[in-house]
Amino acid sequence: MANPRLQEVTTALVKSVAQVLHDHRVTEEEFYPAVGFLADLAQKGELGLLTDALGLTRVVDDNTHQAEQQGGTASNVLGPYYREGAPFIDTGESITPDGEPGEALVVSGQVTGVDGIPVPGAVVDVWQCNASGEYEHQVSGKADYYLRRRLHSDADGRYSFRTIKPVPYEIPKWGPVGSLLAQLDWHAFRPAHLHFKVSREGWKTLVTQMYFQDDEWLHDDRVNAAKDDLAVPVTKGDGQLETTFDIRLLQG
Ligand code: MBD
Ligand code: FE
Repeated sequence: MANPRLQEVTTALVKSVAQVLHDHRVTEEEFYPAVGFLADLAQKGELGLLTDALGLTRVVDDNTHQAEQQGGTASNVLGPYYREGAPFIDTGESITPDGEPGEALVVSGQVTGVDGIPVPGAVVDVWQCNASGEYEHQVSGKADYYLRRRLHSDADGRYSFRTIKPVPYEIPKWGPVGSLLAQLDWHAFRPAHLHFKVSREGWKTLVTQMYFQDDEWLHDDRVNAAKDDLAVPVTKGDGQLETTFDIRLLQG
């Protein structure tokens, strides 16, 4: 059975690619290795990383969610490293193991609707890289769900957790995507960020990221995902850094 939407998008895609191949006189010596590159990429599980690194996922995020236009917190791309089922902590607890290297940071905020009414019992699912820019699967010898935790917003919709400040992050360099970026001489940096997935029955699930206002890569993100609206200031508290990240959900 014909699929009109697939026909529409595929026709446009093929037309664009054919135009590029024609205009740039791409030869067999160039085209076959490029197809081989895509096969290698798929085999090594980096297709999602490529679409992120080319800024394509960001376009699809924009097409899918426009929460900020309705007063909600802006969405942001999920990224390749989400894992379901992270352990729960109580509010105020740490999402890191004891003695985790890095600058201590407390992240607090309130989950509300666009009109400010608190959303209690929301699940706040958080994941990040460590102070060396590594996610869980890039390090060995760490406990399962390293730097991944969930917590519930309290009766006032508030949540708070301790962590270490993530650092600007380079997407993996040793695989096919890294090899492509090196040959293009494109940097691999993302601004420092924490990933959030916030869900509550009766509300639209929000996938987003929190950034830091003073980050040197905020406006030069390899993935082109960072948004000023999602960048928070950090203040120096008593022996730790502190920041506030409020989350406004849309009803749904
Ligand atoms: C990441 O850590 C990330 O958040 C995204 C969007 C893409 C690649 C690596
Ligand atoms: Fe990330």
